[in-house]
Amino acid sequence: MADAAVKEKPASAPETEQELTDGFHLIIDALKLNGVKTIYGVPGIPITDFGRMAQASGIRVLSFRHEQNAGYAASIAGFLTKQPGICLTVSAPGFLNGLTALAHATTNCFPMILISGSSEREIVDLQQGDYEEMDQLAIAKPLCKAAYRVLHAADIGIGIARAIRAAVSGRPGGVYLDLPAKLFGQVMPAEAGRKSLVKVIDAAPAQIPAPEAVKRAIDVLKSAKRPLIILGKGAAYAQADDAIRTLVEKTGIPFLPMSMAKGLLPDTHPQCAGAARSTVLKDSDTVMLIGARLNWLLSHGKGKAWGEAPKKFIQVDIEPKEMDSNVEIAAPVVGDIGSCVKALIDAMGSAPPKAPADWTAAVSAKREENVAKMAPRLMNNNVPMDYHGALGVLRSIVKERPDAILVNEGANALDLTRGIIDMYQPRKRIDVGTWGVMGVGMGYAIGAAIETAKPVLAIEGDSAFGFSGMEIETICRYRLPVCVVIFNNDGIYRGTDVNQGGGTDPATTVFVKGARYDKMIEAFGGVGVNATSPDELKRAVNAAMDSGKPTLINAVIDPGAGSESGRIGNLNPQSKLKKK
Ligand code: ADP
Ligand code: TZD
Ligand code: MG
Repeated sequence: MADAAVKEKPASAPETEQELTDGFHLIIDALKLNGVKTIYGVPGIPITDFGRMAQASGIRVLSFRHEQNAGYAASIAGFLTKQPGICLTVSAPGFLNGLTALAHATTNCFPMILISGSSEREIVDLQQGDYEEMDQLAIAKPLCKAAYRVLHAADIGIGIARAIRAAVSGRPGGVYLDLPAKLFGQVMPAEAGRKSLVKVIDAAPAQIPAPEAVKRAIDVLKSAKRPLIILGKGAAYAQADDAIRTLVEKTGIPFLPMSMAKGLLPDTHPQCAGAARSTVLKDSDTVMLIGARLNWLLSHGKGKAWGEAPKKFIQVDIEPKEMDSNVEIAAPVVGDIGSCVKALIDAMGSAPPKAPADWTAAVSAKREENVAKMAPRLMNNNVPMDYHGALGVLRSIVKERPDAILVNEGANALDLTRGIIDMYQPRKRIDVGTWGVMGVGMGYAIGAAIETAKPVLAIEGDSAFGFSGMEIETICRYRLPVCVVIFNNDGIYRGTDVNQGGGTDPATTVFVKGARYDKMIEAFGGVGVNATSPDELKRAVNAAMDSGKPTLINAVIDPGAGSESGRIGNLNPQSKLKKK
């Protein structure tokens, strides 16, 4: 590091006996002081040397092929570790490429910091046409939780401290940190520089719920005849796994995991109502939300999906503004989930509210019925494969390898995987999240492999994969234990659409028929397999998971098997005019 410091000093630096430091080194020192071990990014002006020096200093710096994927990796690092994931981009276009991931982190309540180099303030503000000119701070602001710019080397310590605290405290989210090119080379005395650094103490302080709020929630639960607990990805994020299990098991209340909360308690747990989702939403009379919002994914807490009977909601969340966002919350419990769940358990003492037996029996019966209905479909050995045949084997593989991370995106490829593959451990399923965004796949796979050192299985629609497919080179370059299975049905939702205009262009939702995605990874030294039957798929995935070698499996799926938009076709607007 000292060698690099000498090299980076501007030629005009005054000759002096005093030891000096500069922006490059202060940023690295500030990040390391605060425990940052990994940076995800794409190099270029003005951050190329910064990346080199960070790598030299022992920080792991992973270079991607597109900033969006680096950003998604950083965002999921935040979800998995409760530490802000760091994404590093160049100015204007690189910054914009990273911005989607920053907004995604904010929307999903994942802590992340997008650090971007930027051009000369004086030129940008006069709009004189600098290299990669853009007022990045102004553009980032509405898309993240907080946005800061550092202009003086002496403020780097405080700037990074603010960014970290803003990302992880309260409701976690994305933070933008703007570092103009000039800052990196700014020199200051090393001793003053050291003193300017800030180690963030207790970055996400516990937020204890009020005892009255806890008592109110318990009273509501006590009066419930058909209670339900919904666990969201906030509950998974909180890493309060034992407390949540205790609460669920003490009360005997059926629980419904949202997608990324699957595995917080095993999907095979006797109280899991995942396979009886529509029944419990309709028939429950009291719902306790823990780290889940009543947004579109829960039909806003009202309407057909929730049935006719009046419902009372208890909501446990760190964000007070979330209460009453869509429906009245009878018992808001505001605080961090670890503290709230502990307070609930303590206040229940030896007389916890118990779910009535007729209700739990009804939920279990419905669940058994639905599981039994599904079972034979999962055992089919059809060629070409349908989703169920393919997912039947992947389901067994995940059961045998419960510590593997499952990445999942697509439409049918998402919805059917979520419904069919049981999860057994917390924070093992990561997917499209609150936006239902395509493109998280390879970024998530890389971030998860790096942060957890566990094998990763990515189940991807062929369209979904395309959004981040080039990162298979990154996966091969860093030799990550990632197995990508592409459910290749020749297109978006289905590969059977025809151009209704009758021209020679293909329909808007179809891709090249019979594409061989497996060949792509061979270009980078990875293992490619074309799998046409459930048996072939099973063999290929097991081999990949055993070897840990980067693998891409083209799973050939019947192009007619999927449905429009998977399970959310109802969200498509309909034309009232007759189709021509
Ligand atoms: P899902 O999509 O799984 O339903 P959401 O993303 O809608 O979950 O909801 C997550 C909720 O969890 C957010 O409202 C967020 O404020 C909350 N949250 C995140 N972390 C914590 C925490 N540590 N303590 C309490 N609430 C949290
Ligand atoms: N762009 C982005 C960034 N996110 C999106 N969600 C979409 C476009 C629209 N979209 C979906 O909602 S799912 C999907 C798109 C393009 C792809 C579905 O096709 P697939 O999955 O091949 O991934 P299936 O198995 O064919 O349904
Ligand atoms: Mg497809």
